[in-house]
Amino acid sequence: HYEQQYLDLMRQIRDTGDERVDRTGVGTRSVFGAQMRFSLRDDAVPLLTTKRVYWKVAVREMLWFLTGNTNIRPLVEQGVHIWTDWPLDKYRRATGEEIERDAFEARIVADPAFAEQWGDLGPVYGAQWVNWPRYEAAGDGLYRRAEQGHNQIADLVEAIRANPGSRRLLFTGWNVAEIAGMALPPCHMTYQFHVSGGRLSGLLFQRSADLVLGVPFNIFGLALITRMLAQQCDLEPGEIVWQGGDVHLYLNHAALVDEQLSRTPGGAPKLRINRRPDSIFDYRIEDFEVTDYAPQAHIAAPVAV
Ligand code: DHF
Ligand code: TMP
Repeated sequence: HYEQQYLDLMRQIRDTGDERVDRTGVGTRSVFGAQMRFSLRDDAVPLLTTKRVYWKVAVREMLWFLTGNTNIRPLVEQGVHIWTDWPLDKYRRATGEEIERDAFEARIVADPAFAEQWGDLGPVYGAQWVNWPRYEAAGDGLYRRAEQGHNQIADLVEAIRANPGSRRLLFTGWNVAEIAGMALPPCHMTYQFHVSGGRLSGLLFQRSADLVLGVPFNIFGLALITRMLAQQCDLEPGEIVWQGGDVHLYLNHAALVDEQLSRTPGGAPKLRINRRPDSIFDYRIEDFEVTDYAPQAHIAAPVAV
């Protein structure tokens, strides 16, 4: 089963990973350097079956990236909570107010000015993907930021169509000049694509990987963007390759890891895209459907902020 790679990596880190102090203070076990490969043929999608993964949340997140928006407000409005903890943490530290997460989210939705001030994550994923800052000469050796930045995604679609043999089909969120302003520097940082025999494959380099919480979303996200790009470029989907740098298990997930490793994967979920939008930027949540997905129970895990 395709999921065995994930479970094997999880077991390897649990049993042999080196324990280290991490930024969050929670502590992790980690290995450095790992790879997993999954087929996308015949609509196959590598959703984990040993626990329920909320794939629609991952789709909404991906569509949000593609809008270039970096504020949590449109996510929270859709009931997506996965990015709330970082602005919330910043707000609590700045104000000393012991506001609950629900109350913070309610304010983000109700009050646009509050959302603008406190809901932004800085120039993360979307900002770099579709609006990487571009500078133009303003005379006297000065440069000013151009109105419209580089749209790496639009350029990628064009490049795949025009030059499928290229080895430069990639986009990245790792904008060195802007990292200081980001709530978190990009984890899933560089995506590369490859065309062979009429099939599009995708590869992700993820510098830091929370195997329990982030990676199930990141693998699905890689499959999703590869499928969308393939559709837009009239190619069939090939496979995806996930590459991790620091791949870790948080120490406070230990019991949940044991629970997940006691389960057996099963089934072959399929991802269907029910419409061909005019561009990579015109997909909607209703366009995506997952069938044959009968996972075991969700495993709730605390996120290290
Ligand atoms: N920090 C850490 N420590 N780990 C992460 O995985 C992580 N991921 C981020 C931002 N910072 C992070 C963005 N992606 C969840 C999933 C992905 C994600 C953030 C959070 C998460 O909490 N997933 C839960 C609940 C999902 C839900 O309620 O919708 C899950 O069980 O999948
Ligand atoms: P770091 O910036 O100190 O590496 O912390 C980021 C944490 O978030 C780390 O545990 C990896 C995790 N993460 C993912 O695994 N996937 C994601 O998509 C994101 C945003 C974060």
